[in-house]
Amino acid sequence: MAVNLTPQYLEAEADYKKAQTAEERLECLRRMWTLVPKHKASEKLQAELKTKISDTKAEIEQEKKNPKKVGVSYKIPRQGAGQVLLIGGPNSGKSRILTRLTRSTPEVAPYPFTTREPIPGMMDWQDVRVQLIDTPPITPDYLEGYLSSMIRTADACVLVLDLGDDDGPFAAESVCERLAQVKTVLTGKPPAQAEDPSVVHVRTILAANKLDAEGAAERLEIVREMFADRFPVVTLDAESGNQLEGLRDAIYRMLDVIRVYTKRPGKPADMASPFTCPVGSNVAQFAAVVHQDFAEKLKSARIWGTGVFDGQTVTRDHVLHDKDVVELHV
Ligand SMILES: Nc1nc2c(ncn2[C@@H]2O[C@H](COP(=O)(O)OP(=O)(O)O)[C@@H](O)[C@H]2O)c(=O)[nH]1
Ligand SMILES: [Mg+2]
Repeated sequence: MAVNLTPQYLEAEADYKKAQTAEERLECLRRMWTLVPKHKASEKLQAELKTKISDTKAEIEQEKKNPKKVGVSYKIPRQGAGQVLLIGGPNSGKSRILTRLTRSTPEVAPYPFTTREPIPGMMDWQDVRVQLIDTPPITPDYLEGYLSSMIRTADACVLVLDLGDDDGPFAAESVCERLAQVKTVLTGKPPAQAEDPSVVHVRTILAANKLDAEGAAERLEIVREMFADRFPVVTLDAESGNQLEGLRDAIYRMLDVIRVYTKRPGKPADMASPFTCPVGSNVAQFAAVVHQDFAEKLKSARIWGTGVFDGQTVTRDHVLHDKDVVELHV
């Protein structure tokens, strides 16, 4: 006896064949089950559907237990005085800036989406080093999932803008808007306390790049109008390296850290590699940067530097200054 299947059933069956996920397949199978004629002639078909439904349910359970890894994730450990991300629209010169400020060699090319993964490098600033990370571009419809998490945990960002393109200012605005959608706000001055705790404010400077390009001066006017009240704006031409030092300086200063040198009793200070800690740190907080043990066992400290006489003994809550030399006593 033939099974007379309705057009609705056949439609559900066609959907089932096109379904891409187990959930979609299960939904189609359930529709097919309700639409299949329930009589003797369709018994075999009914049994098949039952089996398929229970198999698909099992498949979904299995997927829940072992989720497939989707997308990539990158976690670059913070190094040096701070971690700063170079972000921006395609072709703005992020990779070129990394090659100019560090020894890192990401690919630089005159077409978009050359950079597909984050690439770190270390930037020298006087006697300290800052970690810079080149990143893939951000556009209204392209934002790598891992990139927004990296931005949220970075110490700061440089938003790179292309002065060689009429769209440059708007591409940079799109980056701000796209990140705001994922509750990540780029700002020149993060608030002391965010109103909405799920929103992360990331300290950012705007680097208006390709100052050498034709029409750059006019576009810079637009850039200042659009962004000057939100970000400090620095200009440069990364290709030739013109005004590069201004950007280097702005990146370090944005981190808001001081350098502190350590000294062992009776020995000269180690002036080769300073520690860095946030502006306003006291002796106890600095000790924790050097080693957690020091923070706990610290009894006193002697200081050479600002606002103290040489070798003055100070307490744990004495606030340090840039270039102070500290001898920790435990
Ligand atoms: N004229 C000019 N071209 C630049 C400048 N900086 C980068 N470029 C060029 O712009 C293109 C894109 O640079 P790239 O660093 O790959 O951009 P990214 O996509 O942001 O990483 C390359 O052809 C670079 O040589 C600049 O300051 N002036
Ligand atoms: Mg690039």
